[in-house]
This record gives sequence, C-alpha cells and structure tokens, in this order.
Amino acid sequence: MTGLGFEKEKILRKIRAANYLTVAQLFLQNNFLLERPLESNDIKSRLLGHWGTCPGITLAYNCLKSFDSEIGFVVGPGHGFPALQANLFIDGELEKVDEKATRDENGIAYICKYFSWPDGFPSHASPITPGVICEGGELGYSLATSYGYVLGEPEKTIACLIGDGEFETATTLGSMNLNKLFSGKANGNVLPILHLNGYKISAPTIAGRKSERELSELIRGFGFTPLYVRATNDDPELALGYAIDDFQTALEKSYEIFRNIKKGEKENPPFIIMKTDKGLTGPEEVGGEMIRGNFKAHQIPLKGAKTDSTEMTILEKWLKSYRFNELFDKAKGFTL
Ligand SMILES: Cc1ncc(C[n+]2csc(CCOP(=O)(O)OP(=O)(O)O)c2C)c(N)n1
Ligand SMILES: [Mg+2]
Repeated sequence: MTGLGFEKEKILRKIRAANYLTVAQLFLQNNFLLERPLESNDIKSRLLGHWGTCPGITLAYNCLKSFDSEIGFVVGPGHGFPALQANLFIDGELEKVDEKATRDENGIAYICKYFSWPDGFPSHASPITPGVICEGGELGYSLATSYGYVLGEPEKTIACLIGDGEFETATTLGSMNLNKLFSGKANGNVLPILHLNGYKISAPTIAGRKSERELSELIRGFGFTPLYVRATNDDPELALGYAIDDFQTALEKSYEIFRNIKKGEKENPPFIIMKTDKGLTGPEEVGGEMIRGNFKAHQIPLKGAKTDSTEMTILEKWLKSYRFNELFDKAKGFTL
C-alpha cells in the first residue's frame, strides 16, 4: 500500500535502533543493552562481518517500507547482512520464522550472540533470511534478479540496492540494459538504487570518481531518469534527515513515472543514486586513520576493541551514540 505518509521522526528512530543492533551483532557477546560499562569479556573474540555498507541498507530499507509497505527489496550488498537482520528483527519478520527471535531482551541477545557463529546465523544474507531471493554474497546478480521478479507481474514493484563496487561487475552493467526490454505495461516496476559510498573492499569505486554530471549522463544513457538522495553532512544524524527528505521526493517522482509508463506514456524509468559516507554514523577516525567515508569502514573498524582500551572506549561511545535506551524498554519492548 502506498501513500502511508513519511513519518520522518519515526524513520530516524527506526534507523537508530537498527544501526545499534547492527553494531551489537558485529561486536557483542554479552551486555547487549549496555546496562553496565563495556568490558573485554562483552566483546566477541573473533570479529567478523561488514560494517561499511550497513547504514545505507538500513536507510534505504526504512524509507522504502515507509513509503510503500508492499515494495520488494533486493539487497545486492548481502555482505551487510547484520543490517538486514536488524531491520527484519525489529519489524517482526524474523520472529515469524524463528521463534527464538522474540522482540525482547532475549531476542536481542539471540541475534547478537549468534551472528556469524557456528550453527548460528551466517555472515551474509542467505536463504534462511526471511524474504531473500538474492543472496548477495556473490556480487552482480541483484539487478537481473529484480527484473526476473517482476516479469509478467505488472502489480509488483521492487527496489534493488546496488553497491557502487557491484556496479562495476559485467553482470550488473549488462543488466542495466534490461529496462529496454522490461519497461512497459506487461511487467512490474524495478527501481534501482545505486549506493554511492565511494568505496569497494580496499579502493575507491569508478562511480565514486566520476563527477555527478558524468554519472547522471551514464545513467541517462542507459535509458533511466537519475534521481539523487544525498546523506551528506558532517553531522550523521542531520545527514540522515536530509536523505530521508530526498528519499520522499525521489520516491514520489519514481512512482509518478511508473504510473505514467503504465498509462503508455514514453518516459524513462527512475534510477536513484543514494550518496552516503561509507560507514555513516560509525567512528570518524581511529588512531589517526580516517574510517567513516573511507574504505577502512568496509569490514570491522575496531579490530582491537577486545584488548585495546582506547578502541573499547571508542566502541562504547559509538554504541551509546544511538541512544538505544530511548528506543527499547525491557518491559515494553521497542518504543519506536
Ligand atoms: C563477484 C564478487 N566479487 C568479489 C566479491 C568480494 N567482495 C565482497 S564485498 C566487495 C565490495 C563491494 O563493494 P560495494 O558493492 O561498493 O559495496 P559496499 O560495501 O561499498 O556497499 C567485494 C568486492 C564478491 N562478494 N563477489
Ligand atoms: Mg561501495
């Protein structure tokens, strides 16, 4: 159902909760609600997973679901599984298929402790993740999968998040041509969202090195209408606020274009370019090295948090920055 209205404050609170639970899954094996000062024993011995892409997944997920509760969402960066898991947990989707994932203190402990754990949850999105139709562990297939999902299903709409690293794969670049075959009355709508965070594993991306004009012309050349969402401000919470405003405008425009195409008008389908810092809301720098907005945010930014007291302090400050105690109550559950 569309037109539910964009409740910006609610979206910001859901994003804070999901980002907290993302960081908690990556780092914590105890003290999940930070009820006492963080100790070495609270932190997992083997820190695994990918942080950098997670805040972008959570931003897109919450804006899309708030705008259209029926929209499908394919996540190319499946390495950002903790973000997907956090959102599915908060929305109760995980609980529907896993009775241990109750939306209370025990459920929080369960998803955190068993993230990337033997016999627990995997580190990447996988078939056991509710609703997953594209694992995302192998980059390249998300856009083609999305077009396949709407083939002969004119009522369906799906958004597809594509990392700017994934955007360099031959598979994704080839799939950019599919709109020429799929756009029209017989099939559903695909809304690609390029996550322009500027970095892949350890290097800048090509799209990140292009000027906005070059990138827009490239997208236009593939037959799309480029629309921008910008989470750009030094203050991460303000950046998210601006991005939510941009998302509302971009989604309204996208759905207008989809309606026009269904009426038979010749219009190029929308393509959102979502510009964020890699690791937005995470630590800015550690030991003089830039983390937020850099490739160093890709996996675990504070590898030494268990043994290095400075890193542990940064981790505690990072977790506290989400003010999770305002969003979750032990007796009432989530208060979002
Ligand atoms: C086909 C393929 N090649 C390489 C990898 C290894 N890999 C995992 S994450 C990643 C970087 C992805 O960058 P991007 O798409 O920009 O995602 P981000 O984390 O920046 O959101 C790569 C190359 C992979 N998963 N699949
Ligand atoms: Mg990237």
